[in-house]
Amino acid sequence: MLNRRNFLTAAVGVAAAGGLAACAKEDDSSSSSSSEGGSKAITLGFSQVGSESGWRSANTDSVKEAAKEAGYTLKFSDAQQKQENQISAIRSFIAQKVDVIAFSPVVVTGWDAVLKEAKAKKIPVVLTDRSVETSDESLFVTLVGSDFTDEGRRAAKILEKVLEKAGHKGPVKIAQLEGTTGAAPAIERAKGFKEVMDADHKDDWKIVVSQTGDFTRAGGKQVMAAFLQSNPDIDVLFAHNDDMGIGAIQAIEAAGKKPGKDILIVTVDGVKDGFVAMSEGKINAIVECNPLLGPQLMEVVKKVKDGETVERWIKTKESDFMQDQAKEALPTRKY
Ligand code: GZL
Repeated sequence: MLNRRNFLTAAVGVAAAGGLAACAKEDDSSSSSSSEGGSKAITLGFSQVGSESGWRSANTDSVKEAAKEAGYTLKFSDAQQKQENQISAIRSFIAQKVDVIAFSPVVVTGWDAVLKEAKAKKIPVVLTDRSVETSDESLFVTLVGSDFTDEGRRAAKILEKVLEKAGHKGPVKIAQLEGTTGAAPAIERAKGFKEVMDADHKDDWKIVVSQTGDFTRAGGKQVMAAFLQSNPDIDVLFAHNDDMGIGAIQAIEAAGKKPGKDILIVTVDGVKDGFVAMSEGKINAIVECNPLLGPQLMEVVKKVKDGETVERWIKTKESDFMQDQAKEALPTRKY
């Protein structure tokens, strides 16, 4: 997994390579219509993970709105959370000679071959939301997205506040609902949370059960029901996204327990339904992961096409929310 240092040290070299690729691409003829200023409109190929969560829907809306605003021709593909569909979409974008390819990789591995095909055709690739594992840093120019490891750390730190507020004393039994197996947010949120646990809570916190709910409500509900069968004395649920947390709430209530009281819940994302659950006292804290990446993405796409150097990792700004902030924040939530 590329970390922030890798990203930044490789910034100039790779971006220049990407830029050169973009310049070279400019020489090819493009079928897209013209935009203001007489230059040809940018044609962007975008492969989206799927529509598995409220976060993803907001992310898709942001990308589509921002592309329209920028006057780009957007070729959009929904992979239904299947890597093979993303690879096919990227191959189709290459065949259509788009100016830039952007995608959110559903999992971190298995991309080198198709990204080498894009490189061979001098089409620059921009990662958005999730990163990939690759030894060849020239295969993509930049990542526009969050630091998921930091989100995991922030989840553990805000859980400290939640436990204190709830007056919890003694050992803490934690259930973890993981995101999609092999996905960067799942790997890195778990890693960040464990970092804080190992450093500050070796003696009192324990993850007693951990399993993927695939970032969906149905997955969260089904797996939480199984957790409660095998571990009826869970104190805390850490869910890698709001949607799995919302699904888990249904299972917790079906088991006759009070979410947010009998089982304290910390989730990640900050979608509207997560804030509603928090305002109802069912989620205790949310670590925000901003899906509104569209404007930043379109800005980077233009720079990459124009051969400008861009940072290797363009991080999104986000905050954290305790339950008592939910009601006030809800009216201004944008997703
Ligand atoms: C995070 C994103 C994750 C969200 C989930 O940037 O990749 O995928 O946390 C979504 O809600 O399904």
